[in-house]
Amino acid sequence: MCVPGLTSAVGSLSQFWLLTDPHLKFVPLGVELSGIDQLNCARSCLRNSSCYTFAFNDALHACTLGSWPVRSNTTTVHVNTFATHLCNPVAQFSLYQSGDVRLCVRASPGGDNFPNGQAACKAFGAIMYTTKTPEKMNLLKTIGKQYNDMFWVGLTDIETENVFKYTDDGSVLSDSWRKAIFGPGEPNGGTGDNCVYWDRTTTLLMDDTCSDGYRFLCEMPVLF
Ligand SMILES: [Ca+2]
Ligand SMILES: [Ca+2]
Repeated sequence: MCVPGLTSAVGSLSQFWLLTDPHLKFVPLGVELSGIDQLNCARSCLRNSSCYTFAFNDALHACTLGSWPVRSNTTTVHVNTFATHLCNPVAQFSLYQSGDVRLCVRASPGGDNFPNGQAACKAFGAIMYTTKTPEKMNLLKTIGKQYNDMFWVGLTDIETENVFKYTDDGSVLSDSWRKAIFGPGEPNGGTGDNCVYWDRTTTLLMDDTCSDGYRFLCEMPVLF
């Protein structure tokens, strides 16, 4: 949901949106400013290179600057907490869109094995890129062509040979969708190849040895 910070806002405030996702937790930077209004609180955040959110207390006119919010399982009610940017610029996530699908994606700068890629995504509070819909496959093609490279995606048959599961929720890849997203003759690696990457030549998926060093994609939802 996209909610403008203040529809009548001018200047700095119009660059912020109200945080409405209760699973986003405000992380204070340790900078508290008092005796200023909401607009100047926003300006202070924009001037501070570590600031991506701010919380403003109307009653006390207290302004708290914050870093990028973190996702948490517990819910929080946000009172006058605003954020700028749809994707985390610090962690180098960028916004991608295909049809109705909008998400934040990070392409790793270098290659690594599949388990390390999974762990790196998790450390960002993200998941390895999943290929569950045609829109996600289209986006993958866009990203793959942009970087002209191959990328691990979050799909593996490491638990049970030839039963491919998405790594984010363990759901099983259907037979029909498997035919659509794997390249010709793939997957063909048997028990030796249990991890899946996007291939730039076929623009489809292939299985390979999990210890190989491909780049990998992490994904996160957009903030708003
Ligand atoms: Ca396999
Ligand atoms: Ca293969």
